[in-house]
Amino acid sequence: MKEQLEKIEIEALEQISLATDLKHLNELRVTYLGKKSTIQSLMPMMGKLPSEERAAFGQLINGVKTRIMTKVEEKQKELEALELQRKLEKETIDVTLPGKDFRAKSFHPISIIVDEITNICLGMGYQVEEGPEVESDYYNFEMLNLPKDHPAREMQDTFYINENTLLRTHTSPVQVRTLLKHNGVGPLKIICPGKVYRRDDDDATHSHQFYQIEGLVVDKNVTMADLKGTLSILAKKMFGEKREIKFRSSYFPFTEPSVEVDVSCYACDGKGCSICKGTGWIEILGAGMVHPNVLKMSGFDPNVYQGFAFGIGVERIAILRYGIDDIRYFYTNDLRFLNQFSKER
Ligand code: 2NL
Repeated sequence: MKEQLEKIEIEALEQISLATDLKHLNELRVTYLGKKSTIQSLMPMMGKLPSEERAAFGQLINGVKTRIMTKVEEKQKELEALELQRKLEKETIDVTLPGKDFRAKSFHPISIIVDEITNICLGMGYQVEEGPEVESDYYNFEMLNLPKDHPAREMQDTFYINENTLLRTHTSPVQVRTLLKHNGVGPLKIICPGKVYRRDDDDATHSHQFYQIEGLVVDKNVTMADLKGTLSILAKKMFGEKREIKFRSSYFPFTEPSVEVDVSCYACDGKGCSICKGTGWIEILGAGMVHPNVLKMSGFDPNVYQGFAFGIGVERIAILRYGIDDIRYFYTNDLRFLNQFSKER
């Protein structure tokens, strides 16, 4: 029996040392120490031994069990460490590898122009205001001196959502909202960039949605000279220091007087070329002195306050700047077009 136990111990220790994973090790533990193991089956034999041999046998069998158990525990720790090591290796992330480059490689040309104009105006002390694209007839038209049935409403064919709700046809309602917040107290110097909508048949030069940036200054002693000085700076920063501007008289319901503004041609320095159609001048925006009715309706006393306003069509500027010949390129998301506008501005 002693030899049998020694044989079992040697075999068990060897098998355990060869175990390759925790599942295998557990099977070996059950085989050698479990209820149905040979060692366990030898236990009842103890009672049959003479009492002087019983103690020695007990010590022997317990020694064997303890040594096997210790070996199992040692091996278990070793295999657990090994398994953790394997797992760590398998799940290692090489943080030095370059990641996926998800940054925009180019900006949309409209965004580039909006940012550029915004930054120029921020430099002149303007604040940026934004507002809803779904507007009330009241803010979009009535408050801008365009009462219902006014013929000038025809200048802006409109998408109506219901009788009193529409897609804004310009960003002017944002300016009205801002004027109202000031409770008749100036000064106020803002630009409103954003998307606007007009019912139109889309072609190379027309789109039913486009971007606009409107500017508004309201203060005491504001004159048309301030408007011209401001737009002159804007034109020079956008099209070059040599550029000049000129005003042509025009009509907008919300300004009086109203002007259309031309910049001297950047392609020919005003001599006349195909870009300026031989005139030396290119139209870039519309502007004027804020109509007294608009000031009054928004809570400002036109005898105390004056204002000037201008409206820039962003697509038009982008088309001039980049020599684009069809407005639809801006909205069709063709990467061959979009990737040409580099991040470096
Ligand atoms: C254009 C002309 C213009 C304005 C927009 C404006 C706004 C207020 C009061 C008075 Cl709150 N005027 N905006 C004034 C003149 C022209 O836009 O051709 N835009 C593309």
